[in-house]
Amino acid sequence: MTPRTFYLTTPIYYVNARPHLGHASTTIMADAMCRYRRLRGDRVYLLTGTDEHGDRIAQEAAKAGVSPQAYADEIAAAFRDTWRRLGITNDDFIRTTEPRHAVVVQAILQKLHDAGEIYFGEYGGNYCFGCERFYTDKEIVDGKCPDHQTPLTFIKEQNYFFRMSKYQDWLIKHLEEHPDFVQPERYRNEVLGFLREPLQDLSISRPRTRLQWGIPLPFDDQYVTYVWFDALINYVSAVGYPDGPLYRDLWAADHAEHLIGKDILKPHAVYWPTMLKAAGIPLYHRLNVHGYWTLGGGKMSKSVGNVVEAFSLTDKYGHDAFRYFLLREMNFGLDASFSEEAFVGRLNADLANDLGNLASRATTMIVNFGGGAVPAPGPAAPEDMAVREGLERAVAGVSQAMDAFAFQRALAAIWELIGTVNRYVDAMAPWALAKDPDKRERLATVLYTIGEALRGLGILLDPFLPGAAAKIRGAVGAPAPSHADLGWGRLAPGTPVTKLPGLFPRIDVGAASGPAGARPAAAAPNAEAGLAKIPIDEFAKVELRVAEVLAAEKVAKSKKLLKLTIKVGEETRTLVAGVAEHYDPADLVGRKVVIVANLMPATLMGIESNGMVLAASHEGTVSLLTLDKDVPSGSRVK
Ligand code: ME8
Repeated sequence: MTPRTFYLTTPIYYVNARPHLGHASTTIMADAMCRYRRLRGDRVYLLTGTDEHGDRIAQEAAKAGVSPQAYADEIAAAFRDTWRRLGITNDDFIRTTEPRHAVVVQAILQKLHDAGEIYFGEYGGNYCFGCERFYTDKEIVDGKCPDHQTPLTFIKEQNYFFRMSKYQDWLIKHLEEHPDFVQPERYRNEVLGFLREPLQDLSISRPRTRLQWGIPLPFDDQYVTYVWFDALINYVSAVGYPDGPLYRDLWAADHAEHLIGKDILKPHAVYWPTMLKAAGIPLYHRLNVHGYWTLGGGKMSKSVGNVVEAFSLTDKYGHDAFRYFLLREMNFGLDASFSEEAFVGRLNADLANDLGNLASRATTMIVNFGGGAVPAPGPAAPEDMAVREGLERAVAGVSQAMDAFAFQRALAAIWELIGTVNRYVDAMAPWALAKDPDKRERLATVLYTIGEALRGLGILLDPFLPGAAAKIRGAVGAPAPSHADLGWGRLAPGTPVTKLPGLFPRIDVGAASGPAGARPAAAAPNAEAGLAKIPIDEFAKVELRVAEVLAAEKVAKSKKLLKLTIKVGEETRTLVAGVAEHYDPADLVGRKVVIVANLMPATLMGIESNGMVLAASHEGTVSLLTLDKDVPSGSRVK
């Protein structure tokens, strides 16, 4: 794959609120995407930052009794610290109060003014102070702002206007000719929908008499710049517009992509491209739009405190798990619902069970049966090839999904592979091969295959679970991850392996909402036990009951089978058991045994069997499970 350049931006977040789940989710998506592109060998640049001007910041600062700058400094620092804590790999962090940004905003304003793209005029309309924009009559819902549900204020004032309306036809044409300009498609359609109505000119100033907290217009110091006109320009000011080398390589060379939530589609898909076009600046390459997280079924509004609470779960359950949930649970472009229950469910099922158990049993088996190191493999059997193909399929699946920002699909492709490897371990049963000196080469091949699959997972998982992926690579002696190392067979025989128990401790569901939710995993899984650990609720699906044997007889033409008539509570049923070589039918009558009562019926030698008798077996000895105290037939066993 030829390396490509990739410049990705997140929205710059308003400093009127502390970082919350919504901000974290966009920034985590951006980070996962950039880590992925770096793995592929691409040149990557990730930008995030804070949007610090405007009415609402001035209002919050006034409430807090501090200057807007002091207020912005504090919250911007909170964003920066949060991203550091979450391991976000941004290359820069831009603040709109920095001089490097203000000079670019003023230069672009001046350029547009000189070119006649900005004029002075009067406008009266319904204004939302929360959104800092005017609403048209069509957009107003019950006389209120559709976003904030607060009453609007009629404002009539003289302002500067950007001739946005003149770019309407051009923008429609651009969207039609570049189907990928806004993705997923539903948002492209939404933008084309806006553009079916006449596009208004955009008021790009606020009079100083009303608002001081903004960048002064270079051609009229009685006005400051409208916050959106200021904020959007961060994407080019941060990389040194108009002649910095980063601007040239990243923006002007058409490598820029934005990632935003659906709430700010219009400024990004309408204001921004028309501003760029009017200023003679190349457009961005693609706008990627995700849906909204909702909490408890309702819309997660920006002003609701529970988004902050939801975000606190990242410290409670760990950054990797939180990141995984956000990426796995949201279908890119659609809304998703966030709950602690769903989070813990995913953590237990996908992370503790599927991935954590695989990492634990795979490394434990290589250490125990391979003498602490990866053995040299013998010839590959079809089952081994299937694992290799599983890895190749996962690599292709991730690549395809990530091209469309479909994180959930990328993770589903990786979990397919985890399932394949878990089933391979169960089927190959290395613990059984280890007992047979004749199967030494086969054992070596199986252990190598497991180790190689785990190494592949340590690379593939890196963008999504950076902490866990590093631990996995560490356990199989793999260095820094790169897609170039995904080729099968790069795991060198003789590489020392260390056991990796408890990668993701299971969360006790009962305690999940209490303060001490997380608890460490129980003992490290035993490689001899073989099968993957299952959560208790999976075990609870198996209905075990005490049954009394009423009659028993040999099945004609079968050496192994006995036909039993049993009583389970009030019910009598027929069951076929493979114990004829170990029990005389007469000895069984009157005994109480344990059966699986909810097994789907199976027909054996023409007899329908409804259930299964439990028995232990060891080296040819078969022993039925019986009870050491008497309880009535039908009693539940668990
Ligand atoms: O709009 N679900 O800043 P902002 C998902 N400063 N994502 C969410 C979310 C939710 N419930 N809530 C917020 C601004 N977000 C402007 C941007 S860019 C030039 C200026 C995320 O602090 C999502 O990315 O209100 C959304 O677009 C962004 O936070 C809005 O952040």
